[in-house]
Amino acid sequence: MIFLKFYITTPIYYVNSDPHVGSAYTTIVADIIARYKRLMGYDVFFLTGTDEHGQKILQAATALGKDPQSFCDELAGRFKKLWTKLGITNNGFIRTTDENHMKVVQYFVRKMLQNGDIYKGEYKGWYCVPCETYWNEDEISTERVCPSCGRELKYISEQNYFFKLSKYTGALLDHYRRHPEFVQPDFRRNEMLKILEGGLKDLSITRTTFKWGVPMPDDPEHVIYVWVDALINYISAIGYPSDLENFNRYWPADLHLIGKEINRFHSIVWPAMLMSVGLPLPKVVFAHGWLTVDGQKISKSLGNAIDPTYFVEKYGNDVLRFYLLRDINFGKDGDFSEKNLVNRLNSDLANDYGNLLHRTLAMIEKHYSSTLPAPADSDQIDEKFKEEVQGRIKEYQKLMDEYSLTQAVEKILEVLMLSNRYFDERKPWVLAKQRDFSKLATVLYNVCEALLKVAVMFSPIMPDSSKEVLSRLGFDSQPSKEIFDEWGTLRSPVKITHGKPLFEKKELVSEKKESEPKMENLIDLDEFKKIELRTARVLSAERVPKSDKLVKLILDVGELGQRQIVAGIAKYYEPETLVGKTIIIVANLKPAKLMGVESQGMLLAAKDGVNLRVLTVDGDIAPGATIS
Ligand code: ME8
Repeated sequence: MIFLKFYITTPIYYVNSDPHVGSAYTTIVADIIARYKRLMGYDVFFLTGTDEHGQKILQAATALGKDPQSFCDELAGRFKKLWTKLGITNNGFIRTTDENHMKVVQYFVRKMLQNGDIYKGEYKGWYCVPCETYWNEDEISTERVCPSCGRELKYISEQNYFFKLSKYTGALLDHYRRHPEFVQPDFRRNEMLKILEGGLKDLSITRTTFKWGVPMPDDPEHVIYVWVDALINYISAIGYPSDLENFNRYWPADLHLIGKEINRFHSIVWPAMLMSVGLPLPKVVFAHGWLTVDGQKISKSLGNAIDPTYFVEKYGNDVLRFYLLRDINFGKDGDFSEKNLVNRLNSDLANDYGNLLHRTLAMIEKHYSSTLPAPADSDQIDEKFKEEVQGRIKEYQKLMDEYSLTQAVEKILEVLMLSNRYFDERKPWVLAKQRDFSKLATVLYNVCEALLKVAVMFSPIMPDSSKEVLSRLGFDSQPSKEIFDEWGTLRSPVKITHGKPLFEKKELVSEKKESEPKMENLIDLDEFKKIELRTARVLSAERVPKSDKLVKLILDVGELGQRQIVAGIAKYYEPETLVGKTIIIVANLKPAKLMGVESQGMLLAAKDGVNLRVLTVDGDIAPGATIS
């Protein structure tokens, strides 16, 4: 017997904030593929986990006054809880703060050192903390914002260890040529090829300005770059190097499923790291597109709209999973909207699927005392129907195998369309009236067999409703690929269960209102007027000694003279970049002392949980101008 294994991974998610529909999207799609492969007889290992080191996590923990480890424990717990709620069937869950993982990272990096691929040098350049990514001067514009996420970059200058990534340019290009399937979809492969053809630069792989990471072997002043640490999860989780039997069973990974923004790490950096230590490369990296929600980028301010739990509780897991595959063309960017979800539920699921099941089982209940009859004679129309259904199933399998998931779902819907058409064309209610019970048996049996096949095709995507359909059809074995191969897999006579509608139709209108954010604590204008807001020009700005949070600013506030303000913005700004800016302050706040330094007021800044931006004015205005 041939041993069929399938090792699939999701990115390991940063625990700086709660999971949202974006992270759920990748995990759900990975779960669908994992379930499909199990259905097809593969021994599947499905891995997900959390990425817990680095500056971004440290900042998020510090901002909440928590120690990073307990912060990570709490957040990792929330990810696990969500995956359970979403019915995710992962076989492993890796955390980069696991002791074993950290040891493997050191082992791996030591091997790279021994192979002469790491040297010490100086890094001077730009860094995006939210993306944990270095950017070369020639990759960024004069605005100095991250080309990936658009947020402000930090200039860093550190003594670092470097990985000789440049050395692997040729070998990677060669691998891409020999394995055209390595990076998918094709247009993502081309993006990577372009980078490779431009030549690679060596990569800084350690940091010294903070400690939240895996210490560099023999040089613990350095912590290993969070991306190097994170990528190694894919092998540490399956036993490298301590359990080589398990490792060799599953490695190389068959599929790294990721979002498009981290393709470079997976399709260039990771394979080069593997080449450096002499391990085989993953078979496929698939970089899917990005979701927006109602046309907007996913961010915390969208509230409910990005919380997967909200959708699961309201519509159920199956509907959410179906919608994500059906409406977001897998591989491309797409928009998630509750309105479209409801439309798909009502038309594709409640009408085309649930209703057909209902109509068919109701007739079996009525005319055959709830016992599925054996089919009798088959004519041309019946044979054509069977053939068309079997054809669609073949196409479904091919599309699933090549990760054309949205197109595969379309094939299932086509089987439903064909079945509805067959039902309407054969008019079983007329056959019943004519008391042609032999023909009626054939028709009802055929529709049930098609519905069984639909349920099995849907089983990786909508496991709960598929189980329900199988049970209603009296099919008590596990769904398996054999059901795809031949017609007539339903036993008869067998008891069927009519049951309640498979999917309930929903309306969005009134419920949407409930979820709109309510403003509480309203104040009247007089209360607002008590606060005196003024513009102020920043004359100088410097860090408060011994504080990693505070910056002291000297401000020109026009008629109010000069003011000194202390603000907790050091993590987000190089102080000197603020000089010359016109900002907004609360001028009538009682003075206070912060770390022994007097602050005569407060500046205004916006925070979204990850970033902080000081408020400035739109164009020229005198310092000390009033604000209303
Ligand atoms: O990048 N649409 O973690 P992360 C679709 N820790 N998918 C989205 C999405 C959106 N709007 N937002 C997030 C990291 N995702 C690293 C990975 S792997 C060794 C280290 C999904 O928490 C998508 O899969 O920022 C994306 O690649 C991933 O979440 C990023 O998760």
